[in-house]
Amino acid sequence: MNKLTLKSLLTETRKGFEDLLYLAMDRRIRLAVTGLNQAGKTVFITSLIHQLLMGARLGGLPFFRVVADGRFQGAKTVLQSSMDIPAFRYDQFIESLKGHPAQWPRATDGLSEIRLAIRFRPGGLLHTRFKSTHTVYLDIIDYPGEWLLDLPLLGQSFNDWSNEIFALCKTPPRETLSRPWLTYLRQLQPLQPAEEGVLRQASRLFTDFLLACKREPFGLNYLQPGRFLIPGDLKDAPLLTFCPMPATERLPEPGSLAQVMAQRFESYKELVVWRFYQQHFSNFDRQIVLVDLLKGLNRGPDHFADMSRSLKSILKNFDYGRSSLLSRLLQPRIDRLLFVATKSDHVAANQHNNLERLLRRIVMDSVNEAAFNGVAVETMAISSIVSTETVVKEYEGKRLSFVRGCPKGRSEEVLLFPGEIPEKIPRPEEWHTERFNFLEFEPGSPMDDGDGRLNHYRLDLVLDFLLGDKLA
Ligand SMILES: Nc1nc2c(ncn2[C@@H]2O[C@H](COP(=O)(O)OP(=O)(O)OP(=O)(O)O)[C@@H](O)[C@H]2O)c(=O)[nH]1
Ligand SMILES: [Mg+2]
Repeated sequence: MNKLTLKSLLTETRKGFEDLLYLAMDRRIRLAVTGLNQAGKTVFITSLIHQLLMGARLGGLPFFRVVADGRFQGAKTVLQSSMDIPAFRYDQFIESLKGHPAQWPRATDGLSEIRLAIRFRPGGLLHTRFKSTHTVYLDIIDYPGEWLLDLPLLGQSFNDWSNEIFALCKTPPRETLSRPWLTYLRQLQPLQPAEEGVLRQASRLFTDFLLACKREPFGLNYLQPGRFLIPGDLKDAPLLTFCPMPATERLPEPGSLAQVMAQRFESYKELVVWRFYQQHFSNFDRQIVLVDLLKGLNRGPDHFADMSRSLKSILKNFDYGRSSLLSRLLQPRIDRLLFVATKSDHVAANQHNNLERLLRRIVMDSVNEAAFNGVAVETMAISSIVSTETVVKEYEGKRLSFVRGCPKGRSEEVLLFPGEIPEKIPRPEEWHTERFNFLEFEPGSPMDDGDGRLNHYRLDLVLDFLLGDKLA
């Protein structure tokens, strides 16, 4: 072997070794996307993928550092890794968003997943040492926020949970909506032997109550157990056939109504909640929670309070710095958690700061940030797909910010003044009728400046917070 070949062989070997070292670092990121019903999960994931596939190339992600540094080489969708999770149908969703006329994707339920390969050149020190390109595999998982609301059940006994539900049923609108179920429950003898017909009727009335809470005009979110609302293939299974029961004076005998209800609650925890935790939640690296605050404001104080309760409950799942039983049980490896207020394009651009501040107040004020052991928590106001334009105009001697867009169900654009977002949670006396009436819009058309990129607000900052360190 001549001197030159030996030298190049050694260089290659060293480079290969260094590359291996680099590759041994985290190459796979599992990014979980969640949010309550209709919060904007499908649109968010579709737009995020669209921006990565083409937006980066067209200058659409200026604050995503790997792009700004010129180290981003491209992204593409590849075969997903999980065999048993339905595919996230990016192809269908982007087609409807780019159609003529453009349409929002259909509602989805359950879990879905998609995998992207992102190619980039390492920056900083690594950049000078490694000339080669590296690939990170990004798995994006879409799952209903309602499942996240079930996780706290793992730390509750049947009695704790029942008491919590009965206490909630003392406040409107649950007080009225729970009446048929509670009236039926009062006629039952918890210590009597359980009959399947009674179990079924009690749980049916309880499920009807949960569904009535979820439906318009209430649209409540803090509803457990989550699978009672989205049962999927568990419909009519015994582990979805129970309901809260009043505590009994003596310990219920095996086979009694109270004991069977409690047993089914425990089975639900083990076979539904714990399984979701083990199979999915404990494997997530990063989590984003989408929140439709505007809908929350439109629906009034009861709904807003319920939404805030849900968000705080979601946050507790990550607060494993505290030494409760639940926190010892749940040690997710998630180290970055982002809450975003979605659909910020429904209001004028000068309101986005307030939208973000309001969200921050809800999720941050209730917790001592120091209690978050190693989890970086952040809040932002974003729009996955911008469907309106902010127009500043003189009106009765004042300069006001209007939005121009095509309201949902209409075919022509209008100019309207959506009003202001409060910076703080409004006090009870500030919720006068019609104070908030934010409209929804038909999807915006692709930007004219390139080959059909969809416009967004702050998805680049979202990407930088969630992935930036892995692409450094
Ligand atoms: N203007 C605007 N509207 C949005 C945006 N994202 C979502 N929407 C609206 O919100 C609706 C729901 O969005 P989805 O992404 O389907 O919400 P989801 O959370 O996936 O809903 P489910 O899966 O049914 O729970 C859409 O049909 C749009 O009307 C956005 O960035 N801008
Ligand atoms: Mg969806």
